[in-house]
Amino acid sequence: MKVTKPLFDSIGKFVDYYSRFNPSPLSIKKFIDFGRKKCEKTSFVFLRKELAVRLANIMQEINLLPENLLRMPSVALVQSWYRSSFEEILKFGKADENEKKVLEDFCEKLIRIRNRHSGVVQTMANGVLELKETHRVEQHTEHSIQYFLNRFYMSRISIRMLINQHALLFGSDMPSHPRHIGCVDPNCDVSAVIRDAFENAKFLCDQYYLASPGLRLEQFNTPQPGAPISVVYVPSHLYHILFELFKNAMRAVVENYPEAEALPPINVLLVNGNEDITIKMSDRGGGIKRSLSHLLFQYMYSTAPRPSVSGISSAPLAGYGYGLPLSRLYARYFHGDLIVNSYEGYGTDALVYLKVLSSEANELLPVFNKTSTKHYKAVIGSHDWSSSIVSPPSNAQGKTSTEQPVEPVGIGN
Ligand code: W6P
Repeated sequence: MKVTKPLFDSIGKFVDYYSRFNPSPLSIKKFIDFGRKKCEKTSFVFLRKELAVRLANIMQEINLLPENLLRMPSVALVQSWYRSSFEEILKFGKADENEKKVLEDFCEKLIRIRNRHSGVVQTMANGVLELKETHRVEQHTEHSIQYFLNRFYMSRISIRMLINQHALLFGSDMPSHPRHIGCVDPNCDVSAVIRDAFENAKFLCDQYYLASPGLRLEQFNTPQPGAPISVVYVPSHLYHILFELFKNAMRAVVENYPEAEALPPINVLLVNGNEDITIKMSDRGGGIKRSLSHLLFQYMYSTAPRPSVSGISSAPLAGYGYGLPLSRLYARYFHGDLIVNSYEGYGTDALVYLKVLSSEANELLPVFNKTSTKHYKAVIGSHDWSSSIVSPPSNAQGKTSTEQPVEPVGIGN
């Protein structure tokens, strides 16, 4: 019946085959060591398998999405991009790595694949909107989508990292700094990235609100007191995270003090420890209610309704969008984290953790298997805690009234 069926059948067995392999996570140190050796043949042989494995693993999860989401045109489009890219990678399966032409073609192909997938986040978000506009989304479906998008975007981050690394090391792309090994900076100056992200968020904030809070940065390098704090990391990832956090913090501060001439600054604490680098960004933007804090990282709530046709494009600092959940994925990708703590009536702390040791900073990758499959099939949220909703009294929660214990009588009187 479906037009895509014959195509799916022809590559389906290959998806099935490659999805049985687990992805091989690399540490930042491996990226650096590998990048210094600069062996294009080794990279080619590794990537043609590893990219096929990572693509196949996530393609299997796409297949498990709720049927009504899979039918949305945007999701079908994303799925078709993955099929094309997977097929293109497979074509190099029998190619001879000793032929210069093969290596050149591979490099070009990777860049084409990267470009094909540049709109995946937006297109997937549109798919979720299409679903919301046409269906009532049940809680179970919402849970599956949240679970999927975290894994899907993490997979995408990792695949783009592999492609970028190969393209920067062996293609005509130039690294943004001679010190960089591909997109990794072996000496990434954390406070420089903090200031850069601050300045660019400030520019947007000034433009939109005609005011912006200042920055106070304090640092403690505990192992080497007084020395600048640097880390082996992907500066663009750290920038992405911090820029997002600064935008949120600035918006909160400016909107919390509409008439103030002197806005309370954003305080950033940067600490280097033995295991973790911690960046704590504190704003006095009034905070958010604890009852709403779980929404910060939810894709389904942050997906704003689409702008009207006549629409002026949305404000640069408006809405949380996918910014926070994606930033947390970037932090987690190399086993760091992003945590937001809010104090309603005062302000918010956002904490970014990074691994100090590049040998411990391994990629965190979704693995397709029975356990992941269960998350799409299981019925979650049986009511095994009392509800916070006080009224009306009910015998919901799957029990019949006869199963409700009868209140004992005659105690204490
Ligand atoms: C807020 C909400 C938020 C999210 C993330 C980072 C900072 C802030 N400030 O009020």
